[in-house]
Amino acid sequence: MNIETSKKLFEEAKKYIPGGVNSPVRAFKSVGGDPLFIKRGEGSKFWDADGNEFIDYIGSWGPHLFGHNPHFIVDALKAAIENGTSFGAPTSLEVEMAKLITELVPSIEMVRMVNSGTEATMSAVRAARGYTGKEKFIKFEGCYHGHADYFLIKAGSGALTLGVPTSPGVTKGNAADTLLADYNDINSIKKLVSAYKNEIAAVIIEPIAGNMGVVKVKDDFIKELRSICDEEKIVLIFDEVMTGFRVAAGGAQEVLGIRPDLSTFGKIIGGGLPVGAFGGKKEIMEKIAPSGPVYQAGTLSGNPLAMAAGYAALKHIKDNPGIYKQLEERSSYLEKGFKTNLSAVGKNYAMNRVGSMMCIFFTEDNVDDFKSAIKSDTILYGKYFHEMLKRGVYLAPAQFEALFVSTAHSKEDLDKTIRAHRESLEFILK
Ligand code: HOZ
Repeated sequence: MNIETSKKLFEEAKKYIPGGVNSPVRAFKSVGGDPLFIKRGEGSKFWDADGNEFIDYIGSWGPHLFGHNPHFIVDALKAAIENGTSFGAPTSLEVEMAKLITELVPSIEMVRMVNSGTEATMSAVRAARGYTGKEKFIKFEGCYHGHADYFLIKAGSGALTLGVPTSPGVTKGNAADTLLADYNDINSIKKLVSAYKNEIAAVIIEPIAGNMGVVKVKDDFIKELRSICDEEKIVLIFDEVMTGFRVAAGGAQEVLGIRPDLSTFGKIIGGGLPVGAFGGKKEIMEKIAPSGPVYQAGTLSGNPLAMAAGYAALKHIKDNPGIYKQLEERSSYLEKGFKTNLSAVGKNYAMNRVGSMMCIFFTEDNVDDFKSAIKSDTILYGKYFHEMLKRGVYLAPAQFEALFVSTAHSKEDLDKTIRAHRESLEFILK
């Protein structure tokens, strides 16, 4: 595969951008080699700067539920841009967007738009603190909630992959109010709740984690977590930045049948533009400025381009409820193909899937928490990644991420991917 243009661009980029990229995971550091610079995307595929074609299973890390450049999002953007890019004043589309979100996700009574998942999670924790008057919060080892200081403690995603789950630059003071629990382990929650009685404002969780690979919460665990939060007056925050509108129109909370107090969103909510949102119970959200004292603001929040793209995406979801069945069929077809390949090569590697999010771990043990996730052989993942890439399949360039299937992935794409998977496994295991 000729990647000369990408190589040149990367060398140039490293002179001006830290590590040559604007977000660490995409630098390929954990899988080795040089990152590909992408030029164009259409449907299930994208093309790099050297013209190589790939079936893309990142979809911009989740937002492209309908593949790259669906016409209804492009048309909405073209229409919106004619009227201006940003006003820093309210527009009617923000009202439409908020209404649509509350319709699709029943736990959301009020919502505030922001510009990224990080902004959404940090604002949700602030709202919980302001509402409860308490300062500490619990996060889970291996969950990633963006890069606000107090989340970068035993975090997943790029922080984990690059070996800095707890980042330099996070002060002791900032870390002091972050309490760490073990995913799917209710005793770790009980211990913290009794040790810090009346001090915990919130528990934030990825109800289907996508940042230590894909790991789903157990039903009993999440039910008990909900009850403990109710008893102790702790705000339960679901970080649905990845799962929102992806695993179901109502997100992971619909799949699990659990109603959080607050939720955070990103990705699909912006139809591929930089957007986030947080929302939930009215009594909590009314504490947000200007209706309440908890300050939160942003010049580009709710900007017309992002709202136009996001609204088009959510409206498409509302009008086409059948897409989740389609996604399920395609994803289970892929999963079945991968599993058949694994048994053909005599390996029982763990595979986790929830709807159109899935992950292969290079360990034969079950993966249901952070400790089991990190048993995966990341060197082998790197080799697998490059073999898939050579065969025209673009996966996450790091083990502790998810593979995303879109409605644009055709049977032909899936079959090609399954063949590539078989050949790649055979190659790396020989
Ligand atoms: N935080 C993303 C993975 N969970 C990676 C974002 C990017 O590199 O674009």
